[in-house]
Amino acid sequence: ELRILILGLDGAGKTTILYRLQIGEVVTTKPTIGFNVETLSYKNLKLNVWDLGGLTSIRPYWRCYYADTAAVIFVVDSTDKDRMSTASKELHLMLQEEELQDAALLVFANKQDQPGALSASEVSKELNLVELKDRSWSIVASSAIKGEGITEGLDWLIDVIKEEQLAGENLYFQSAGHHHHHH
Ligand code: G3D
Ligand code: MG
Repeated sequence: ELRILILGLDGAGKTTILYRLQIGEVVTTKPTIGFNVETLSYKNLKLNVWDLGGLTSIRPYWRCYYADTAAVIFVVDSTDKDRMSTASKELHLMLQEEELQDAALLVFANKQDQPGALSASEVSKELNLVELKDRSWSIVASSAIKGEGITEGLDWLIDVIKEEQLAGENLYFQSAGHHHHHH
């Protein structure tokens, strides 16, 4: 099972993206610790959605969801200039988590249909994405409302996850003394 976390400040468009995917049933649960978790299961893919920001007291409980996370999708409201620095801080805090060190990162610069939206490269700058070391990441301009950019972003992510899994297998085969070729 592959786990993908979809994170971002409230109002960024996470829930809208989840419904856009239309690949499975969205289930909303409210664990006793007091935050909503939306889950979409599709084949061996499990998407967990959370709102970041605030509620620092429950942060330790998030760890329950980190294990085996192959990727993080971070959704940004590109029109919300006032909260760009908050979004940046939350993203970098999250990526410091030990369990997320190997997770690929896809950022959606969302709400591109809105006038005044920052471009993907402007959002990238605001989020200090160039600071990310040793991590596969990409930023994609999207409009969850119009359904633009979503599949493009996910295609990139799935490709990266597959590549990293293959690289891991190759390491395994090498260390086991096997020869493993693929074209
Ligand atoms: P969240 O789950 O990250 O908190 P939501 O965010 O998916 O609930 O979206 C918050 C609001 O932004 C919703 O509007 C939603 O329709 C809108 N939204 C999401 N994505 C886009 C987008 O790409 N473009 C535009 N213009 N709006 C978007 P409401 O009015 O329901 O609060
Ligand atoms: Mg939501």
